[in-house]
Amino acid sequence: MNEEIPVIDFSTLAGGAAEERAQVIHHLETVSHDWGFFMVVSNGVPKRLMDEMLDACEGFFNLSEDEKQVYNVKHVLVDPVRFGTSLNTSMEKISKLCFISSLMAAQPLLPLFKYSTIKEISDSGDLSSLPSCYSCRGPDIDGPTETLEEEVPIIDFSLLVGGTAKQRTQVIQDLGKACRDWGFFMVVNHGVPKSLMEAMLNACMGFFNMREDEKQEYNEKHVLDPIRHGTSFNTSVDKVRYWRDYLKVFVHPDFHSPAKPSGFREISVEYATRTREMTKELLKAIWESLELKPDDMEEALDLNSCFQILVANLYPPCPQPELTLGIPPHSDHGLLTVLLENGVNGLKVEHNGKWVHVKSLPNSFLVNTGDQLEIVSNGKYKSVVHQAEVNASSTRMSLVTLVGPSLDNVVVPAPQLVKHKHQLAYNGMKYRDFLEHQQANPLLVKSLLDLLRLHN
Ligand SMILES: O=C(O)CCC(=O)C(=O)O
Repeated sequence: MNEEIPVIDFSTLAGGAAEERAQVIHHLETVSHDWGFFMVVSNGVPKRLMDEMLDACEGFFNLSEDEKQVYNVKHVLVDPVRFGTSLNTSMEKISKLCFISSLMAAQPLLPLFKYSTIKEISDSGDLSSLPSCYSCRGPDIDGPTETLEEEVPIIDFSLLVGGTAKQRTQVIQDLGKACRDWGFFMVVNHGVPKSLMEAMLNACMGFFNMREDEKQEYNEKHVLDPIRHGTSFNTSVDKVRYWRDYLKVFVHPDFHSPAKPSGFREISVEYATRTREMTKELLKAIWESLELKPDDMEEALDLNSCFQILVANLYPPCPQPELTLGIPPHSDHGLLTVLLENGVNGLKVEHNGKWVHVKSLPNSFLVNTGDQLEIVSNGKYKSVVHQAEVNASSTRMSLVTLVGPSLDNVVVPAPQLVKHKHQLAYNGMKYRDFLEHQQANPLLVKSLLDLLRLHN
């Protein structure tokens, strides 16, 4: 249809005689009702300014991708400057990216438009090969080329909390050595009931098994939202996709829980409490292993208000697992991370420049050091780099509970470990800012720690 769009003369509205103005107002009323659309002429905005504004915007789009990246797909309400593509890539279905990359890779068109999660794709059986957007392996990302089968250090928690003074001292020394040499250890005899560990794994599986529309309420929120469900790492910034769905729930200092599945809240409150207490005991011992006074720990880290998050990672069977990863090499942002697996292995930790394939003992927790521990220990205990691999035949689930200092804490190296000014190895940073930065950017190996490190 060829119709003339209504025209409003702004100069008459702003500067015309009363009668002319009344006419324009009446016209505005009619076009708003009939069209909801009109053109404004004689608007008083100089043509020069309009042209300059268009040129300035074009200039922005013509910047290099690196220069624009700083504004890439931020939070829709919080961030005052946002640059991105499409409408909001984090809310759009997963498969659009795959669709584009299938076209680019000249793969047969995959019927994936309808899927939002890896679980949905995997359950559908539609895939015989991996869409190229998940193909993330290569020298840039893989890190060490060699993989070893080595025994990781084992810590008997019962001797730390219930053993003789001599046994406790020995465990503290073992913990110090494990943190220094590995950044990783397995905890046995921890006292968390096996039934609770199983119930927590089942509750998380119950969440992932809910209908997609039931989970959607938590989809792709801002990284500091207390309950988040999603896929990959952070789809609004990921350059490639990872073969993983996740649920992230903040459980301390304020406890949160998804409303469903039933029982999730009760089980997770108990699981979070038991694992938090265990982690705090481990931290106390690690603190002592640095020859620091236990009393100083509270002041340095404010653990009464510690931040704790539960993360459930789901890695469904993958058609070509050798081409992708569940999570790429990274270190964790907190002090200590405690990981429980559903009996399917897939975790690799970096040790002495090689990957070590971790095989967890039944009923044990896998514990690793995080970035805040590296900072507060002034680099004596480095956060360990690790990654999650996927497999072709079984669904792997890992349940992570990570404890960090209070979110308001500015974490700095413990002054007792910095005898001379030149020994100071890191700048401090508020933990909330650290967490937000790490979660809102592509997951890269220790990239934020590298910024805070004072000597390279
Ligand atoms: O699933 C795993 O084994 C690793 C999980 C992990 O690295 C994470 O959640 O940050």
